[in-house]
Amino acid sequence: MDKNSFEEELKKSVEKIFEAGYQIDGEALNFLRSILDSVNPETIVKTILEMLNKGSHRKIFVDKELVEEALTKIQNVQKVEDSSTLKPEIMVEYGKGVFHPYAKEVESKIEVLRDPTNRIASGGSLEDFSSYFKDRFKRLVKILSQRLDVKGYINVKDALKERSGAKVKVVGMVSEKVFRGKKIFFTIEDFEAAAPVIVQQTKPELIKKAQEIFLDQVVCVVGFKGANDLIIAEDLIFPDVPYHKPNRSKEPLNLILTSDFHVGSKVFEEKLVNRFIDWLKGKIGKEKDREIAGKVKYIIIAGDLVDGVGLYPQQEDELEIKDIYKQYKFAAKIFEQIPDYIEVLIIPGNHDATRKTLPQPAIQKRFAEPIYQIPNLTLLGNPSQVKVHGVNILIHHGRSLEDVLTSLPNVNHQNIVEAMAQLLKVRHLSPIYGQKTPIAPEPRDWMVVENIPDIYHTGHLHVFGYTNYKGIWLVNSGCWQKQTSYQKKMGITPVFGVIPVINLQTLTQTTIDFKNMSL
Ligand code: D5M
Ligand code: ZN
Ligand code: FE
Repeated sequence: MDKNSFEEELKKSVEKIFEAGYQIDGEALNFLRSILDSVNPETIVKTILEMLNKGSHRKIFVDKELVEEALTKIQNVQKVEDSSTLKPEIMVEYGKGVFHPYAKEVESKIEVLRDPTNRIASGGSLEDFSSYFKDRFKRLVKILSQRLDVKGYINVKDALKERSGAKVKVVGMVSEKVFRGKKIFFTIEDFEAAAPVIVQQTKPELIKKAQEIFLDQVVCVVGFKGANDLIIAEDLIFPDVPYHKPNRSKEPLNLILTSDFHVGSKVFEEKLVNRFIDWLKGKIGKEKDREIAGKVKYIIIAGDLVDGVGLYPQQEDELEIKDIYKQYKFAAKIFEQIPDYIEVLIIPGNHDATRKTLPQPAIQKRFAEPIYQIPNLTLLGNPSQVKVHGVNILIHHGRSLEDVLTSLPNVNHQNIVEAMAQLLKVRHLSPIYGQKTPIAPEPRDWMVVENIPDIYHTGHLHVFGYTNYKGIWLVNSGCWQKQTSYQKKMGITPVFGVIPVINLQTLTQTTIDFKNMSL
């Protein structure tokens, strides 16, 4: 579309909003202008008006937030569109048993943006912890202070000097949080000073936000000074991500996100993994499924390749292969069958043979020699960030999601992508220190989300979920392991044998369930 027809479309859209009795502010208008090449103007206006008419938004003005929300709503519908709507520009011959995968003809394009593997330096002394937290603070304040609504903030020491009743806007790290009755108290500090903050029950929206605050996250408190150094909060501002327009590939290639194979476990689903590989080879599936397989250029594995050894009491009873070397050898036998034109990127999980503290370097070569021998496999650390065919992907095993589950009241295994979104809101992959997720005191905090990804991928929880958060596609990939006795005790029902396939050109997702695939 040229510039004039863009303006024409925009004018028509805005007129519809006016006709319905609403107004639109400048920021929202600019935002609408910026997204008109990626969304049908009629659809977005219709969605905005529906949201306004439903009464869930008591607004007269259409603001940017509302346009963003409408866009997310539309994208969530679009993303799970059936793959048959994709343009069939591929060159796979079907129906005659011939399989000429399009992806084989396209050269891979991988750029590793961030990998902690050879950059690990932590010693573990008290000073190391102090410099780790200082680095975390510096990086998160930098992100937070780029927000317009945080402009003009002061540090905690200066806030403490203000007189009682004065307005304050202060940035710091949260170090304590308690509920007293219906009120929430927390401490905000910045290495120079600390101040208590109160969130009063008279503001339910604010209480909800305060409930979501993680210990050790960085936040901006807007409020006023009370007596005895107390800050009375009126608003809490998280770093968050701005609405993001994702990058796309020029070629119609597919990316598979998966994790948690747990090779070596008695309940490893070897049969389904073999089916997955047969599908990649074009051996099984209906024509439509084979067409998708032929476009697969990348597979990302977000950790727990093997079940490991000695991770919990009585693990040995649940192991088919009790030797870690043999587990990786067996895994290599499986993965070497993946067609060689497909690039496989692997990060470690808590079951893999590398250190358990974050950031984790790649799975160690001395334990996994046969894996390192496979030319199309690349081993990276946890977390890592890569670009494949121009699309930016943040990969993280996701153990900290367990900590998010215990600290947020409304998040559970069924809506785990909400927990992923919450990590993006605080711009940190493992904000809470000292719970389940061990963190090493590296001089640099590798878990700060500085570079905004197009796709954010985690595993670990063995459930399958996906959503769109402000233009970023979030996926928690399932697993290849049936329910373990531990999971049974905990009431966790794993989702195995299911993969999300993402078309890197359209950023739409198709889900393939190997349990139901026709052979
Ligand atoms: O974890 C797979 C799933 O099982 C994930 O939901 C966490 C849960 N799990 C496994 N072991 C434990 C322990 N020891 N405590 C709490 N939750 C657990 P994975 O790391 O892939 O085995
Ligand atoms: Zn796992
Ligand atoms: Fe795990």
